[in-house]
Order: sequence, then structure tokens, then C-alpha cells
Amino acid sequence: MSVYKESLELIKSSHYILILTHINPDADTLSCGLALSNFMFENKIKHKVFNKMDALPKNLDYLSRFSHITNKLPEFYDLVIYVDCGDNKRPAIEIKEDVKIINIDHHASNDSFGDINLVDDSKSSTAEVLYQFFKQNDLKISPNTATCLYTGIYDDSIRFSTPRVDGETFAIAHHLCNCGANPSTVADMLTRRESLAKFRLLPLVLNSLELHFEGEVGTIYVVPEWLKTTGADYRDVEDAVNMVLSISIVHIAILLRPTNGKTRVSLRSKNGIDVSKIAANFNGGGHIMAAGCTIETDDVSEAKQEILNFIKDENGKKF
Ligand SMILES: [Mn+2]
Repeated sequence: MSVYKESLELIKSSHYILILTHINPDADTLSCGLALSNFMFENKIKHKVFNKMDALPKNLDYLSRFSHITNKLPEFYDLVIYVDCGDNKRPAIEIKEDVKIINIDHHASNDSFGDINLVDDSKSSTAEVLYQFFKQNDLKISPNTATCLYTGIYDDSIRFSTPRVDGETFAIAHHLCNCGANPSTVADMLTRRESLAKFRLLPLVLNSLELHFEGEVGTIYVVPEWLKTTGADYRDVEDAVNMVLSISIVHIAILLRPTNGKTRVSLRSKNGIDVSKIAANFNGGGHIMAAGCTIETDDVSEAKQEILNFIKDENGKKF
């Protein structure tokens, strides 16, 4: 029996399913959780989608059943499905030990921690991996589920632009459009609903830009105070790191964000440079071109220096 069939059998024979999404959620993890949730709702399968955070990214509020995502664990569950979690710590909660686990993911770091593993690191998003669950089981994909899966693919592939995007990605997107996903609506929802606060914050963050190693590494940071004065959300700075990476001479862009006595570091790269290795050195993780970690200090310059020292040490005089 294929892993897809096995997964469906296990879902059907379970009484209550807990779907886990990762902390600091992105569109891929929540879209996959909600794609499964819509499928289960339509088929009267009892379940909950869990996310640890109090506040979820508001730009995903158009996804059906978004408001049903909870940060409270149900008392009873006999199956747990992890979506887009590179390891079993990513949801940041403890689960019961005696339950079966399905692990659906596309991170290279995933060590197949589930009883059933739908893990394919050749895919640009977990949504593409999850699509195969529907396809291989000949399941009907409703317009709501199609919109969720399309959203995960669109966002995690950075609008169909990362190296893992291939003809198959577009074939899947094509099928999802036929099932009722609307590319223009998804693009409107994700890219044309920015807050004014974000545009007050971005100049401050971009003004912190420093170039290192002859401009090949660019660093920016955000001061928590700036979030207060502009009214922006910490997610509003995420575009800034991609802007820095879009500078022609920059190969690695780094965003430093002090929070709760630590500094959260987002790493982005181009030209095949593997920033997941830098993140892994600081107990973080991610993908070749996008990774993250946490440094145990809220002093931004100290955290920056630690990262830059590692980049220098690791690969000789530069990276
Ligand atoms: Mn993902």
C-alpha cells in the first residue's frame, strides 16, 4: 500500500485528528492545515488545526476555516498530522506519546519522525506534497481546499520563483485552478492588502543596512521600539530582507530582530549559497535559500557579529 493510501486509511479509522502547524506560521503550514481541515469538514471527520501563536498572519484570513485554527490542544485525539514541520519540535508543544503520527513536509532536514511520512524535499512547498495525497487517493478537491493548496504553493515558492519550481508545480497549479482556485484573488489577498504602518516601518529597517565582505553579505535589523512607534507588526519586516537580497551585489541577506531577550535571525541567499548550514550552527533550520535561527542575546550588534564570525570561519575568508 502506498503512503498516500495508508495515510487515508489511518485518517478514516481515527476518531479525532489533531493537525499541527509550526510556530511563527507561514502561508504553507497554515494552508496545508486548512486544506486538510476543509477536506475533513466536508467529509465529517472530527479534527482541529492547532497553532501555538495568539495572533496569526491576518493576510491569510480569506482561507476557509481560518477562524477555526486554535491554540488550545483538544483533550482527546488519536492521530496527529504535522504539516510543514522540518522536525517534531516545530509546533512547540508536547503531544501525547501513544498516538500515531503522519508527517507531511518538504524540508531537507526532516528525519521522517512520523509513523507515516509524506516527505519530499524536491518540492517547492509542503502544499505540493499534500496535493499528492489528494491526487493519489483520487479525492475530490473542493474550491476551498484548492484555494488553500494554491496559496501554499504560491507563497512558499515565492510566487513561482524558487529553484524547486518545475513543470510539475505548474501542472498542479493548473489542476487547482480547474478545481476552483483563483490566482488573481490569491495574489490580491496576499500582495495588495499591506498596512500603512508597514510603509512607515520599512524605511527605518532599510536605513539600518550594512554591507560586509565587499557587499556580499547585507545585514538589517529592527528595533522593537520601531514597531511601537509605527504600529507595525513584526511580520511587516520580512519583506525587507528580500529587498536586501534583491541588491545585485548581495548574496546573503540577514535580518536581526531582538525579541524576549534573544535575537531572531532570518537568512536569505541566492546563487546556491546554503544558509541552512549557518542556521544549523545556531540550532536553527530551514532551506538552502531561506533559513532562520535564534541567538541567545538581545544585543543586535553582538548577535550580528556572531553570525558574521561564523560565515567567515566556516568557509575561509568569505563564505
Ligand atoms: Mn514550507
